[in-house]
Amino acid sequence: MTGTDALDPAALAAPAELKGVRIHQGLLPAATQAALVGDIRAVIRAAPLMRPVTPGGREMSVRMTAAGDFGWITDRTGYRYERRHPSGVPWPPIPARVRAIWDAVAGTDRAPECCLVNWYADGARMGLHQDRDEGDFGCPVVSISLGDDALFRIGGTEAPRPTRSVWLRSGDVAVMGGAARMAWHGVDRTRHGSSALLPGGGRINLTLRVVTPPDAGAA
Ligand SMILES: O=C(O)CCC(=O)C(=O)O
Ligand SMILES: [Mn+2]
Repeated sequence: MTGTDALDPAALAAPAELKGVRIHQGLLPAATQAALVGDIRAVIRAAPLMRPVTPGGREMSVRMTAAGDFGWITDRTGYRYERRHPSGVPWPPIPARVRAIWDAVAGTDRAPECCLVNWYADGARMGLHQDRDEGDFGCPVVSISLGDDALFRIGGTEAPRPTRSVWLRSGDVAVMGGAARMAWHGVDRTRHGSSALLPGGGRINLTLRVVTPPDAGAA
C-alpha cells in the first residue's frame, strides 16, 4: 500500500484553499494513517527525537527528527540542513508511503530531500515563521498531519499578518507552493486527545522539502 490507491480520490482532486495554501482535507484514509505512524516510529528508532534550541537559546516546544538526505537542525549555531543526526548517524530514508504522498500532490519532478518530523505533545506549538532554509523555492513544502487536531495559522508572504486559521485534522495534507511557498505560518495549539490515532494523544507533523538548489537536483 504505497501508491495513490492509499489516498482518498475526492480529497486529491478537490483541495480546500486558504491564503494560497492548498489543503487536501481527509486525503489519508485511516489505514494509511496507521501505516504512516508505523513508518514514523521506525524513523524515530533510527534517529531519535530531539528538543531543538533556537539560535537565541530558546528551547522549542516541539520535538524533531528527520528522514531523507538532509535533516533540518537548529541550535546555538543557527538554522540549517545537515546530512546527519547530531548523534552522527545518517538520517533514515524517507518512507515510501510518505514519498507517495509527495508524488501525488507536489506537482514537481524533483524528489523530496528532507522529511522533517515534528512531535507535538500536549501544549506544544510553533510560532509564526517562513520556511526559507531550502535551496529551491520553486518546489513546495508538503505538510502531513497525523493525530491530534492543530490550529494552523497562515499569514502573508511579505508580512506575517493579517492571518487566517484553519484546524488541521489527522489525515489532512497541506501544500505550500507557488505564491504561498513563502507564506508565514505556525501552529497556535493542538486539541489534546482529539484523535484516537496515537495512544495517549499527541500530533505528528511531517513536512517534505527540497533542500538543494535547482542545478544540484540531478546530482
Ligand atoms: O506542524 C505543522 O503543521 C507545521 C510545521 C512547520 O511549519 C515546520 O515544520 O516548518
Ligand atoms: Mn514551517
